[in-house]
Amino acid sequence: MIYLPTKLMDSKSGMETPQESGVESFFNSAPPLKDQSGKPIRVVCVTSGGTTVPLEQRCVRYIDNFSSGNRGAASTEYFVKAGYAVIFVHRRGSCQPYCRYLPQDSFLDFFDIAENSTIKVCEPHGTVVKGAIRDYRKAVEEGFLLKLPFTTIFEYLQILQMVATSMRCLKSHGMFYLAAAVSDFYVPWENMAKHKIQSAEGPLDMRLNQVPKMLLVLRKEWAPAAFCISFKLETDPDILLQKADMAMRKHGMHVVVANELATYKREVSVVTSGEKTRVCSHGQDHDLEEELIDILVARHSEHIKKPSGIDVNE
Ligand code: PAZ
Repeated sequence: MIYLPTKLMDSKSGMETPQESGVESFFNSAPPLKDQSGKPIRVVCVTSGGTTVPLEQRCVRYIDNFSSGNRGAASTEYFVKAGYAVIFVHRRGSCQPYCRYLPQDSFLDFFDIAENSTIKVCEPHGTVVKGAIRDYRKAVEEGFLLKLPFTTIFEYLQILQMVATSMRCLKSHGMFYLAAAVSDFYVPWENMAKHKIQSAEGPLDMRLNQVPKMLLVLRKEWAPAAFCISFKLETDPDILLQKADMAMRKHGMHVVVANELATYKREVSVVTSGEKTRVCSHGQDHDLEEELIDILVARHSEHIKKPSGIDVNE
């Protein structure tokens, strides 16, 4: 048996605390993880799609949130292009990176039967599909894309916590890009009907609890040195920027991307303390995410250069 000097032990449990044993200082002073070329690895957790709120434990009915997952999928492609490894936390069945060009409701229109009876992709889609297959395979095989699916608010927040605490060791090289549409209200599991709610019992009277605000916990506890971007969607343009500003201060976000329901595909505002930048799409075939990710990558580089990324109380 090894006896530790008493000064290195927690007085109640007799166990060493991380500060006393040097564990904390070891990790704080360790050099950042590097890729094969010797460059520090940057990792971004992109969340995408809407969370559901189940109304029954054996769920038949649920409340859903508006989001196709297109923004998260497009942004993931541009982050990979910029050299980031992406953890893509997405709603099951939502839009996926490198598949955005594929038609969802007329999938078979993309294909034809060739003379030798094999299946071919119809032109002009062939070039796009070939490019997408190549980029997707490269991203996955070289370790730049990890996909983690969720459906419910319970799954989403547990996965986010797991990913965030795992990314803590990346310090300021980690980034969170929280584009998912996350439920504000939920039914606690223990209050939920176990089986399908019966309509014969009359009108449904149900109380929803507020989902605890997790963004500040992410910033303060789960990954305090990471660079954090959240999104704010509103339907009333008069309150959008004010709400984005408030979200930034209240949750300690470095950036809030504000968008309005009527125009969110064409225009967003990048809100930081003291600055607002509009980013617009230049036409139907142009992704505004291209410029948005450029701006965020530049901001992240500035964040990394700061002596300490931990500025939650600034
Ligand atoms: O997924 P999508 O491309 O259809 O929509 C993107 C979005 C509007 C959900 C996203 O830009 C966003 O604002 N997410 C946060 C929503 C919220 O305020 O909860």
